[in-house]
Amino acid sequence: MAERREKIRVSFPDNFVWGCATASYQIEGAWDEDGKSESIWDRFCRTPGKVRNEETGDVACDHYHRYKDDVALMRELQLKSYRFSISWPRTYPDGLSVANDKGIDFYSKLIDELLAAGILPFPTLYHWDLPQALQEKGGWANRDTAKRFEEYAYNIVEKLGDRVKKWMIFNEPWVFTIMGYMNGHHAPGIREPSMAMRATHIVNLAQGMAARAMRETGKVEELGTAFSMSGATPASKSQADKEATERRFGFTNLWFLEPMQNGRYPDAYVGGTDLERLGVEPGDMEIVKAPADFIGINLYTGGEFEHDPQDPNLGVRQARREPGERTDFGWEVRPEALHDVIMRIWNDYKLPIYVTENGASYDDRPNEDGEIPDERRVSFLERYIAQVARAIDEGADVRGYYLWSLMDNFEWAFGYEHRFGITYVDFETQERTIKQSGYWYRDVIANSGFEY
Ligand code: IFM
Repeated sequence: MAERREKIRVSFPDNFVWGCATASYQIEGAWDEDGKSESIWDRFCRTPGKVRNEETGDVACDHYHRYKDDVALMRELQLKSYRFSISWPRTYPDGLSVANDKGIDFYSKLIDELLAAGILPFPTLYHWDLPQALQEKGGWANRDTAKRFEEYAYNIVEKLGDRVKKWMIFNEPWVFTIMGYMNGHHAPGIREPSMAMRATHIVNLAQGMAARAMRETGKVEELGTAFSMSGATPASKSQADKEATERRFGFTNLWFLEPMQNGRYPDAYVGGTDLERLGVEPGDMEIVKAPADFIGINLYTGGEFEHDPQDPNLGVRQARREPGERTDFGWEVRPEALHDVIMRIWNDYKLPIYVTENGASYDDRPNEDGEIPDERRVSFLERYIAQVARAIDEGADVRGYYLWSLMDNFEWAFGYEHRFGITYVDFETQERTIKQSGYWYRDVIANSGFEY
C-alpha cells in the first residue's frame, strides 16, 4: 500500500525559465539535404555493429521539415525557452569558414519562429556532430580542431547573435571525448585512452578560445557550457572512500569546468594530474581559462563510490549495493543527487546555474484511447524538480530547468530504443502526441510549481 503523507507544495519564482532540450542529430533528420555534409554520427551509424539495429538519424523526428509544428507544440506546452543545438556540418559543412547559407537559414527561421511564439532560444554550438571532414584530420585529437571551432563559434554568433543572446558552447564535453575516444561507444568510435585524454585537453582549449571569440562579437550577453554531472557519495565514512569519491567527482564533473573557471585541472588522479599526458603546452592553461556567465548542469543519476587500490588512475570504483529504483535505461533514480550537485557547484563557483538537462527514459506507449499515461516519468520529474526548488530555498541561484527531452528521439548508440520525450513520436508517421508528463509539465509551468 502506498504511504500516506501530506502533499508538499513545490514553488518556483515567477521568472524561472522552464524549457525543454533537444539536439540537432537526435531530431533534425535531413542528414544530406540543402548542403549539409556528413557528420561523424552519420558515419558511425553506417559502420556495422555500432548502433542498435543499424539505426540512424537520417530522418529522426524530421524536425528540419517540421520545425514550425514543433514550435507550435512548444507553445502548447507553454515553454518559456527551448534548448537546441546547431549542427556544424549543416552550417559550415567542411568545418572551415565557408558558410552554407541554407543551413544558417534553417536556424535563423527556427529562431524567428521561437521569438514569435515568445520562446527564448538557448542554442548549444556543439552537441557531438563534428563534420566528418574534420575527423579525417584527427577530430578532437588534433589541436587544429580547436582553432576551427573557435572560427565556427565566432561565425555562428556573428550570424545569429542579433537575436540570440544566451549561448552554450559544448554539450557534455566529458561524454563526447571519453565515449568517443576512450571506450568507443560513441562516434568516432576510437578506443585509445591516451588519445582520449589529449582530446579532453584540446576540447578545453577549444572551449576557452570559443568563449573569447564569441565575446569578441560584442553580441553575447551570457555564455556557458552544459556539463554532464552525476551525484557521487562515498560508500563509507572512511577517508580513503571520501578521497576516491572526490577524485571521481573531479574527473567526471569538473574536468571541463575547473579549467574554464580557474585555469587548472582538478586533482582527479592518484598522485596528481599529469599535464604532459594531456599534451598541455606552455601557455595552454591561460587559454583554457575563460570564465563563464553561468554553469549548465546535465544530471540524471548518482552513485556510491569507494577506493579501488587496483585502479592506478583514479583509484575509485562504484560500490556494489542492492539495486534501487531504475529508469528503463537502467540509470538509478536518485533525486537528491540533483540537489547535492547543485549545492556543491553553487558553493564552489557562485555562478548562476541552469539545469540544462534532466529527464528519464521510460518506454510507455499509447493505450487504446491513444493516450500515453507515463506516470513513472511524472513521478521521476516531481521528485527531481522538487530537489531543484530545495536548492533554491537553500540559496543557490538556479535560473532555469530544461527537461530532456521535448520529444522521443534518436538516443545515440541505442538508436530508437529509449524514449526520453514528454511527447510521444510515432517514427513511422511522425505523429507527435503529448504524454501525460507533457501535460503535467505544462501545468507546472503555468502554476510556477506543483503539489505532490
Ligand atoms: O540523449 C542524451 C543527450 O544527447 C545528452 N545527455 C543525455 C541524454 C540522454 O542519454
